Amino acid sequence: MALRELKVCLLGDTGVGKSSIVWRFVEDSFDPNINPTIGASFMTKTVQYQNELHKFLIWDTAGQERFRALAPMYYRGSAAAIIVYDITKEETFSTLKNWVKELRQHGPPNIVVAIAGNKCDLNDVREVMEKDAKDYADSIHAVFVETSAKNAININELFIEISRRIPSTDTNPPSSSKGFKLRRQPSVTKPRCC
Ligand SMILES: Nc1nc2c(ncn2[C@@H]2O[C@H](COP(=O)(O)OP(=O)(O)OP(=O)(O)O)[C@@H](O)[C@H]2O)c(=O)[nH]1
Ligand SMILES: [Mg+2]
Repeated sequence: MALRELKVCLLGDTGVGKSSIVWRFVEDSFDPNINPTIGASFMTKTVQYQNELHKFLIWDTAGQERFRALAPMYYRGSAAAIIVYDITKEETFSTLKNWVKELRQHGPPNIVVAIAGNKCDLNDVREVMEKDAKDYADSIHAVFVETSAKNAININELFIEISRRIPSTDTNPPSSSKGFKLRRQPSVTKPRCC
């Protein structure tokens, strides 16, 4: 079975839950007392997708402002970027839009963009409506899911959607597949709703 290495970076404001999403995906655990990331951290996880193995090389960046300038090192060469916001904090959604602009200007062409509205377990104190975020994601052809790292909602689905968006090697021989195409495809498994 073919093994593909897919570099993925996570971007977004401090405290939105980027590291918690990665922990849930890689270790299937959640730490309510997790520390803010310093610089960036790196983890990998290999999953089967159709007839391929996808080894995700995950760069989890630090959202604190003082680390902002490091981000290009991590999104450069990435097949996909997961931009995370916190559904209970409107301002984190504005930060997300700035990341989308930055990726458009300086990111790799055809990078797959995935938007994760995290902390959907806190629906009672929601500030960002799911429909607004979904409409925005559709307008930029991005993957969209609401997630909860805490309750393990839509975390695997997020990465499956990324695998789905990255063209398979069968249909795109290496000679013709420089970079990654951003395509919209119908979903097979529907991400769960919070
Ligand atoms: N209720 C709830 N809390 C969450 C969830 N995900 C993360 N948190 C909490 O949110 C806080 C911040 O989580 P982190 O994963 O450290 O956030 P981060 O985006 O990595 O932050 P930086 O590393 O500073 O950029 C922690 O207290 C987490 O326990 C979630 O899905 N639901
Ligand atoms: Mg972190």
